[in-house]
Amino acid sequence: MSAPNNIVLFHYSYSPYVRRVIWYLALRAGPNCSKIQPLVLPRDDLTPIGVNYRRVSVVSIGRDIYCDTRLTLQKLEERVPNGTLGAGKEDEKAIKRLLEKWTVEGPLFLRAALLIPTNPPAMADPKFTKDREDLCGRQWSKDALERGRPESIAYMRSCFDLLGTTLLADGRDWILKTDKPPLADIEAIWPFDWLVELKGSMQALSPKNNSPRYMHGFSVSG
Ligand SMILES: N[C@@H](CCC(=O)N[C@@H](CS)C(=O)NCC(=O)O)C(=O)O
Repeated sequence: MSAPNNIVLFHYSYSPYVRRVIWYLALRAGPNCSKIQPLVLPRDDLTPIGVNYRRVSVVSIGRDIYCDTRLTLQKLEERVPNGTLGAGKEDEKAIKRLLEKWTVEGPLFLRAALLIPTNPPAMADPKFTKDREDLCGRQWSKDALERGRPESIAYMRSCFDLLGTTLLADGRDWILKTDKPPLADIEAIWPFDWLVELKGSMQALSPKNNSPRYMHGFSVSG
């Protein structure tokens, strides 16, 4: 199936990064073609088009292929006709860039990723855990994840608080006080939104009785 705008998104729906591109496309590019990929390698749709990059998302626009959501969003800004979602004023551009750096490049995403719940079936699949161990170069077991969870929850909680007590403290709808969500909003909230949707992510098991301890003030259900 091809989309009228020639955009094809290769991804899997659990990916936090992918929501950056999905939201952008929804806000600006209209319907596109989505090719769902397996959670683990090999990804047989990508090899034939010459992509050896191991991460998702990958986006093709016609014959051009973009890996990494930062480049993809930049190219979509340039290539999708009729406007952009980018900030206008210099200080707004700076906020957008800082938010991108904070969420994409820093420890924030790594901490969020360590909060993946350990009960979904994939976590019991040795193919999945081996694949993630190969990718990260460290143990990806239920025990290892649960041991690190309280520290990651505390870290993410401080990040939720940072946004809630600064840029979003006055109850504005969008980060730059715009009428509609610009790119800065996508940069700001994708890992947070992913965690809020991920049932059980912000919940640590008490070492004593294995009962859940809730570690943050947001309405994430366990
Ligand atoms: N910097 C990359 C990071 C992408 C990334 O790490 N994606 C994760 C999924 S959220 C991934 O592909 N993990 C390995 C895999 O699924 O094979 C980007 O912005 O696109």
